[in-house]
Amino acid sequence: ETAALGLPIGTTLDRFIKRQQSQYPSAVGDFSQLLRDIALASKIVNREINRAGLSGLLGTAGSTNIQGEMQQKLDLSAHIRFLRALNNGGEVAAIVSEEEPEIIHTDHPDGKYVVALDPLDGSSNFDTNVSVGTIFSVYRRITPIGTLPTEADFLQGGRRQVAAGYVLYGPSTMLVFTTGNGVNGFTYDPSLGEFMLSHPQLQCPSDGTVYSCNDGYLAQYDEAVQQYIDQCRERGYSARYIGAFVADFHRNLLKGGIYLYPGTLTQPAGKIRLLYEAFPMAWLAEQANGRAETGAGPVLNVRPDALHGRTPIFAGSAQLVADVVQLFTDSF
Ligand code: AHM
Ligand code: MG
Repeated sequence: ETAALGLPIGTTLDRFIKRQQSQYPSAVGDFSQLLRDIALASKIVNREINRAGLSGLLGTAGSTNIQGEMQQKLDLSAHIRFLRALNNGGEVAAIVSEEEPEIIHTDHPDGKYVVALDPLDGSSNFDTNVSVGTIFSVYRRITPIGTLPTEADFLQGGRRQVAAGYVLYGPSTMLVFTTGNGVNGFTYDPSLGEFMLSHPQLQCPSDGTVYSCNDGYLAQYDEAVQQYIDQCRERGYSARYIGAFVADFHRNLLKGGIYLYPGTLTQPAGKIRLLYEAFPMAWLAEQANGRAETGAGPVLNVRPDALHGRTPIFAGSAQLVADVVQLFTDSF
């Protein structure tokens, strides 16, 4: 099947969501509304990012201090935009965001869903006009509807996600997501203000020749990872590291490749957060025929024990991830 849900390229996100909902006769539309809310927030964030350079030019004048504040402003503004959109929709009872340590309760304890969110990932890229992203992950809550959600709703584990995806604010803005039936990509058409289906049923090439990691930390990586990087070099792979997980992941998803954020001496669990970075990306990878591993098993099998917990991650083309896993296995 080339077209997703039998819908052709150019189908609006809204029509796609409606078709998706019609597959579940008992669905009341909450989930559909939730996806629309995420799309709306990302359009608003997209607009702010598109203009950010103007305010940056006005405000910074080359001072690193103010650049720091500028980044915080955009991080925070994306955070607020998503909170507002999800709160207005009414289907989400609580949110966990990279930008706030505690669970954020919405005005809707009767909402069926909770959302974990990295509102603006790769924010160190802002001030140089390089791609950034939003990552989201949705769970159906396990606490009784009407009560306040608890950590248990967020710590169900990656295999319990009901939707996950990212928005890539790049040369084009794209929304890529899964609800467990493959991965579909939508490109934003700014003249219409709509996301249109552009990449139906995305499949990650099983092999590739691109590796993406922060080479500067090489000496801090596990022996197995160091061996793997050596292998990549011997094989003449290309190194590509944007420093924005969404952008690096997206390229590897389309072209084949592997993203690595291993543990380091200073951060043994690496940097990537489980709930709103690793889990959603791992599910997308698996849904697109790729893989995502920690070095000790699939990312999606990790039992989360904290809202902002971290995990090492190796994600992308199945064969490339298998090669790293093999080196880990050999080293045990
Ligand atoms: P952030 O959520 O604070 O932006 O951090 C996550 C980002 C990823 O997008 C990116 O892959 C990674 O951090 C880059 O980290 P490093 O600079 O250590 O290579
Ligand atoms: Mg992040």
